[in-house]
Amino acid sequence: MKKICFAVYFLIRGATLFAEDGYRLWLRYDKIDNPSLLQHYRNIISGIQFPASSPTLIVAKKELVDGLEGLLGKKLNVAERQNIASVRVGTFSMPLINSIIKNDNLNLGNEGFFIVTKKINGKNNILIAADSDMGVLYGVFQFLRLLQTHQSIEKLSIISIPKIQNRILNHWDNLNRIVERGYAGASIWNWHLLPGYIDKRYIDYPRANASIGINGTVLTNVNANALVLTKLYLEKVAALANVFRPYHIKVYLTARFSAPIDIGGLKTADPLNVDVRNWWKQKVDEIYNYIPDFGGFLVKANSEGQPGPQSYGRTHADGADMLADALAPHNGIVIWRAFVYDIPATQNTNAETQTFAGLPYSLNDRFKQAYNEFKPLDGKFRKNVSIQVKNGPIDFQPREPFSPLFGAMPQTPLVMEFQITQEYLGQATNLVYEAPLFKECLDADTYIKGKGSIVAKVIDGSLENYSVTAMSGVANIGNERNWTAHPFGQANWYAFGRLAWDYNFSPAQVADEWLRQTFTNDLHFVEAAKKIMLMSRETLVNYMTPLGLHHIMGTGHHYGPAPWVSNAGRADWNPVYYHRADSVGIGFDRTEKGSNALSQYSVEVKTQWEDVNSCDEKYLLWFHHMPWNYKMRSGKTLWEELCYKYYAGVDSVRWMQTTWEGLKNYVDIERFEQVQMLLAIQEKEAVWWRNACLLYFQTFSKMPIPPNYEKPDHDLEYYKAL
Ligand code: GCW
Repeated sequence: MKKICFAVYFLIRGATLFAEDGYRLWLRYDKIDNPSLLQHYRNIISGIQFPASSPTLIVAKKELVDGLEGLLGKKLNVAERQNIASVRVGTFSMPLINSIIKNDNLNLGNEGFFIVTKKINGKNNILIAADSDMGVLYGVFQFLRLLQTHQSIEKLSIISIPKIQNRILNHWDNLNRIVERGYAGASIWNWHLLPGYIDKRYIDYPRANASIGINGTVLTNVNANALVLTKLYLEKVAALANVFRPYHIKVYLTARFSAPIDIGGLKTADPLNVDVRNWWKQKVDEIYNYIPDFGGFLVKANSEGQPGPQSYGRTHADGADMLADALAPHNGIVIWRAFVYDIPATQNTNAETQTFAGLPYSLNDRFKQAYNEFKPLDGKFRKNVSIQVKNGPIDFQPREPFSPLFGAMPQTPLVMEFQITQEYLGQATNLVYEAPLFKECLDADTYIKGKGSIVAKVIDGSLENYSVTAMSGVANIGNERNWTAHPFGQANWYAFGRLAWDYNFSPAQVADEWLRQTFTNDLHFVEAAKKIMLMSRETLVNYMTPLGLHHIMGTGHHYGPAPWVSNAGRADWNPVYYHRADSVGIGFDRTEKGSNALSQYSVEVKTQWEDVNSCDEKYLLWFHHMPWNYKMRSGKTLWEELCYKYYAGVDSVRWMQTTWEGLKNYVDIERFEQVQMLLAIQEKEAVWWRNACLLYFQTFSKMPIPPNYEKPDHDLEYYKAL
């Protein structure tokens, strides 16, 4: 009997040791498994001195104590003041900080922190300090990250200050808990049980966010429901805000422009109408009664059926400014989205010879609309209005050139909008690490003020002196146990936060630290898994949309290939609109001969991309309609190169599979198998993409798939029917 009990005990213990469901994200704090390193850390860290009175310092202290005790596998002496400690944490005045780090010019701002090793009474101490409580919180997470990633803590000298003020998650969560473009279960906001029931996730969510520097969250979908602005829901929102507050996470809501009609009983939502303006003023005052540090509104207006000021003959500026006036007394901000592509009727009247789906090319390029609508409004917005621009001109494609709006609105703060959720990136079945995608855009040179005017410097305000700066990421979070469904989806949430804090981090560095914290510090594992991550985005581009193809996925759901679709409700919802394949060639001509969208960029960018000889081939079909037999830089014809890319994409997924197989002994079985199964699905999907696209484009090119490539195992009709 005793024996059986022991066996059961060890089985359960084994299971708890090795099963890992992913809930803890990158904040696992398991005891360090390298004995000499553990001893080394234990020698340095003998105790913690951390006076904590404010809610933020209290949670920071708890995090530090829990984290260190977990990592070191022992109880620590923790004190408010006594001098027993080797790790000292707290808020200091800026002059004191300057004298400690011997730099009078440094200003940590209200979120920066420093971690230094300093001799106090002849003994080395580690100082984690800031000029503010939130700075301390961020410093604590950074210190824990050092141990979690097995860094040396012997001679520390770290100063860290965020580059962007507002680092915000956008949840596209509906009140009925369906998440638009969400692939990780239902919304984590359980509106039904709020405000009374505080789910453990509501605490782990801001913890995780704070650990990577995120400081704001928009709880609701931009396709908005005005109900969230009613008293019933504001009480629920306030309950969440109360839990998030210690972690320095501000709550924002989406404002449905027709709310005065929907829930206010008014007949109009015209932004110049006095009753409407008063209604918003009162509504905003009411919100601040519930949530004194409410961040503000995110608004999608006059786009994809959302109501907006244009419905009343007013401009986006009229609409945004009305809300801004209501928010200003409370220091709230308006983030107004530039993702608009309703074609005003007047644009259709101009006849041209070249038409597409009944509309002239030049007038009907969705690429141009955000710029066309917003550029003329530069300077017309209130101080507390920012315009949120998607990274690319169309819609979160696997690869897009940067949006031409970046750099084009010097008088209006522009917010970067990235999509973390993988709407167009294989959703939750594909392993795609997005940091390279984010970086490609942030590093792109707009040339707006000469060479080096990269998008990141537009966003961080340094180029145009914006007073408000922000970066948003559309969340990939749901109520799946591991938050993001695909275990590697967590890396994209993580990378968004880290790059919003400091866009100078490299994708490799971010992947490295995420892997170490999330899985293991074993170098063999880290190096191999990092390779998988770093190549994954290019791999996906290759098997989905190589050489500048875009928006050729299934209509509506955006899952799987459907380059043949030509019957969607609007011309610019159709894949054929974007690839324009014909017997001559393929690609969207956006030069002067075509839609001339390139004219929206600065002349340096335009010149580079408009000439096929200097245009980077990864953007070729974004800007040019090229003949099938065009000679690429590789010496292959365009058709051959297209085949090569699609096949390379599939091969890379297979390489990812084999590499992952080799990592079995380094990963807990649960997550190992999840990733293994998902990679197998990804491989099937990559083959599906490759075969469907090549068979379809072949009907125009009339050229063979090179004989040494494996043959598609079905015909085009089969793929069309899927
Ligand atoms: O990418 C498209 C999505 C819509 C989304 C829209 C937007 C929230 O397909 O689901 O709506 O963009 O960004 O507003």
